Amino acid sequence: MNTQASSCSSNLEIMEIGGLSPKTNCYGYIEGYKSVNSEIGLILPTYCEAANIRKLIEEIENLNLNITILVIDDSSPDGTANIVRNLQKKYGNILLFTRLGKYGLGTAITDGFKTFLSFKKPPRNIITMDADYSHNPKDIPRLLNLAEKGYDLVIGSRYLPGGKTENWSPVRIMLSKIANSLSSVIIRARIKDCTSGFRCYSTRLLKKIIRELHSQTYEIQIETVRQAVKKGSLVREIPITFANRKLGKSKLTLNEIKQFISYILKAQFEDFFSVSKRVYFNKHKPYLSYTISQDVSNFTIRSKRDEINT
Ligand SMILES: Nc1nc2c(ncn2[C@@H]2O[C@H](COP(=O)(O)OP(=O)(O)OP(=O)(O)O)[C@@H](O)[C@H]2O)c(=O)[nH]1
Ligand SMILES: [Mg+2]
Repeated sequence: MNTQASSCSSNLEIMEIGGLSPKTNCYGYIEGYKSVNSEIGLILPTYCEAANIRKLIEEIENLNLNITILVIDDSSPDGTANIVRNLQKKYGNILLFTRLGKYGLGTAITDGFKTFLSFKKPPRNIITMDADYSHNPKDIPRLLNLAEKGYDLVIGSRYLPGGKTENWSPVRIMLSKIANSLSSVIIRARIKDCTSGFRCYSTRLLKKIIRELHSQTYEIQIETVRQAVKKGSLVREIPITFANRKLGKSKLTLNEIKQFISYILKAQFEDFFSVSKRVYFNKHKPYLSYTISQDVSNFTIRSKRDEINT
């Protein structure tokens, strides 16, 4: 049961990031109750999802799970954050991470992972889902069910028998199929839907791969699966129905497609030259190592993400 969802209308705390006040020129800030602490973390990346976010969060709350919802909003001009702030007054288990620019889906998801991993007691499982209602909240317990059985990564798959996409244009279907075919070249595992954003990760897996995640945009979905497979993690898919968004606009642009293709090429290149890469990077170790704490469970997000995390 959700012990944190309570009607608490005051005392929302602003958590400072990297010691900077939210009013200064920093990377972002988190609002919510510092004491949130649950078995499940859920990351909702948002950019202009004002039309969808309230209904989605209320449906997730109605599942009555022991869950902390972390919205990562890139200062959406449509007021998405204010809707989340209002929901925070009703539910005590919502955190709002406002980033001060549109930094991309990939960094939103990794910032979400890092936020949860920085908790004194991180959740056991972390779910990611789109905030545009394409993913059905009722599927969350199905993902969790397999995660509880020991799977490190459970993917909601549109392309397994029983899964489907609804109301997607032929062009979107084609783009998705091409993206999945390209992904299979670098992933080399029998996964039908590598680009699905509806997933459940074990914290155990995220601790192992967090330092390998550098995606800016949609290629994060491939990067995470690739790293999970490389670490020999248990990956499983379950069929889902993906419904095309009814409200709001898609954020998938040519830039995201370019970044995706560039990641596939880079990964292919890295795998091909992995031996020489290892030798090269060992020689240049200081540039590779993280300046943040070596203990993943202990770091804080700082003001300038890329300087610190890469
Ligand atoms: N924080 C953040 N969220 C983003 C960004 N880009 C996309 N998102 C969110 O990521 C999720 C997926 O984006 P969508 O635009 O729905 O992408 P898509 O599902 O491929 O495209 P659709 O056809 O519109 O469904 C949504 O919840 C978006 O609001 C971004 O730059 N920053
Ligand atoms: Mg979408």
